[in-house]
Amino acid sequence: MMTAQNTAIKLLVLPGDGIGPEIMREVRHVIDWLQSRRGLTLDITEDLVGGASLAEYGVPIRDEVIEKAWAADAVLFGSVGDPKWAHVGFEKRPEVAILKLRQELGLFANLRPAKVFDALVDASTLKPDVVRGLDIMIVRETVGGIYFGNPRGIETLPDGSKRGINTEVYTTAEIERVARVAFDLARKRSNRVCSVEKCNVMESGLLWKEVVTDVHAKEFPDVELSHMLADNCAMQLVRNPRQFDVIVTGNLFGDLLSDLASMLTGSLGMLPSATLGAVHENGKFPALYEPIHGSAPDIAGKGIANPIAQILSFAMLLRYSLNKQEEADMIEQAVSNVLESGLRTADIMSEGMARVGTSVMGEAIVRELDK
Ligand code: GGG
Repeated sequence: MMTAQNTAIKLLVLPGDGIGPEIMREVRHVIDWLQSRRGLTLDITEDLVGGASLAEYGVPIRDEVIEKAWAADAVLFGSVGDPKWAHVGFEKRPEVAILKLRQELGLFANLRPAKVFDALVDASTLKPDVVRGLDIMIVRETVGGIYFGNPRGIETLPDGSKRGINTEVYTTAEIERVARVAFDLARKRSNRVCSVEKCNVMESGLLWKEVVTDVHAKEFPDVELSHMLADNCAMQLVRNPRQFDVIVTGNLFGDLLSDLASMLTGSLGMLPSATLGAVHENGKFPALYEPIHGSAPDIAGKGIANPIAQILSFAMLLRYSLNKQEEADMIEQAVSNVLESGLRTADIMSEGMARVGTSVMGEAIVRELDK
């Protein structure tokens, strides 16, 4: 999974829309610190995606940006989405930028860790005792399923009314590769995988369960495997989340369940992610890192967004793409210490804590790194 680096590491930074640029600014301070204090040499290129690219170039992402992503050692992505473009056809929506990047780079495994910081047990929507120590890894498949299956589209029926169509498609190979990522991860954690689908009503779910069972029996018999229907999983995440270690699931269910899980950690603003592809024969390992939250246009430009998910996404980049475990640990510890000190952005605010904005939170994390 890792690339060895002797020369300057090429990083493509794509802040995107809404709160994307303002939280990315805080990551840039963390990067500056690493460059000056830890001798890390990063060759950073920044470009436009999403609504920002639509405004400048008329497309959500240019081919040139995809090429830059291929040339980079890793991509750090912000968020895309802007209500200004809600009226345009699907192929021109800002969100196409992230979907296209995942597809073009073959980024099929989206790792979404839902970990509760001790200082935030009171910010969770569940009782502190239910979430203390919670550490779940949701592995969401990201280049297949209902997001990409055909047929799709909106068609007009003979009576003039319309029909919207999306199709859930999964092949054996697509399920196998994401299942392997989940089992591999489980071996480094608590050795348990829960595979989630809707095999009681969906053909693709039936195949999903069959293939995961097969991969498990042939390659990972030492890992404990369970199966759960997606609706039950949503309920169990709220009832008893600590029963889970690694959850592996399809594109849509993974999207929904990880948003749900984020609230167990206190806020959508806390969850980072890594989306990984396959290692190529030439050693190339495509990977993109982004917070699971979107562009939050309602709070964009107000300086109140939580930069932690974006900063933790960069820590995942250090861990998975650059094999900089110590630096990744330092960033995660700095976030933990700042939360312990009582600083809170609005989304994780609770009684008796000190409410701060985006830049104060970012500066506090860098100050903590300096200690
Ligand atoms: N940082 C995540 C982001 O920008 N999300 C916007 C979005 O629409 N994502 C689609 C998806 O994650 O499937």
